[in-house]
Amino acid sequence: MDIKVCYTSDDNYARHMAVSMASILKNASEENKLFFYILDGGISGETKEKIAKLNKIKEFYIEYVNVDVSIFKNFYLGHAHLTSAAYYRFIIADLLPGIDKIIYLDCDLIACADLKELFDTDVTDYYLAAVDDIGFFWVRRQLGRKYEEFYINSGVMVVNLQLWRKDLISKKLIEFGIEVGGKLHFEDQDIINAVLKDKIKRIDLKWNVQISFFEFNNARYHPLYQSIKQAKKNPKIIHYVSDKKPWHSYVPLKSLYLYYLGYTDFNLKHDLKNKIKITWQFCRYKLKNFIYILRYIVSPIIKGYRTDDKKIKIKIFNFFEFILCKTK
Ligand SMILES: [Mn+2]
Repeated sequence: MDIKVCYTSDDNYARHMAVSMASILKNASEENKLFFYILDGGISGETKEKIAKLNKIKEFYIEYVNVDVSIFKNFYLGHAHLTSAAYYRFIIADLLPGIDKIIYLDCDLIACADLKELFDTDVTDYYLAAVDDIGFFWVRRQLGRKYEEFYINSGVMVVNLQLWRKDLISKKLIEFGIEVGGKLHFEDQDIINAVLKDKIKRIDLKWNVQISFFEFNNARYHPLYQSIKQAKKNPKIIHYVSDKKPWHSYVPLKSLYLYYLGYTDFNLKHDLKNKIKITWQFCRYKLKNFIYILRYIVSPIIKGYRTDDKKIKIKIFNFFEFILCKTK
């Protein structure tokens, strides 16, 4: 069976895309053939040659589609790790006119399984299928959404390109993006959620296990805690969300990225300064998680003794968090 996958990348991110592609090829069943469509924001010939060599893992088809990058040059970019390439996904339906359905993937993720089951998701009556973004609940209140509403992470999407073309979705996304300007928190993701919200299918969290699932504080208090726990046990795709990426920082499951990097022609060298930084980040991460776990255990005990003094209790823990923030 054919599985069609789309990435968007510029030359900087292409090496990470290659690692992601390596993980897909390595985990693909023999009977499934991979078709990669790359929305190309300026990937060099040399990089493309290195990517082509991934066929030593498994044969695949690849097509680079040029993107008119000027369309998005005035779009809002609030996060340092993002470039306007994040917005290219808005126009995939127009750039891939011969294709009716595709899996759209960010470059910062690793597949741990064959993608056939994901590609088979029935999206006939939906614009796309995706999973909940579990970080930052409060973002949901922006752009007229309600707190309880389903808010997707746009890093993994099964997209119904046929319906996008029929309903002129690219145009709607771009127009909305221009209209809202800097009122966004998560760039492209906010726009996709706001414009397509009525026709998004929710799929299992295992298809986009965001690295924030591993942070105690993020997961334990989340309404989807039970599903998060399940997804962590059996992840199909790991997504390195946030500005800390495995190629320059400590993140949980960094080793998974390094493992698939080994299957590519790219490499990664950390200098001493970088190594020290990563070690510090590791300690800090563990300490932070420890404090959150401690807070979780201790909170009900303190509550039992001093029900009228919540503020003191909160202050003690906020103090630790404050210290951690300052040492970032
Ligand atoms: Mn991402």
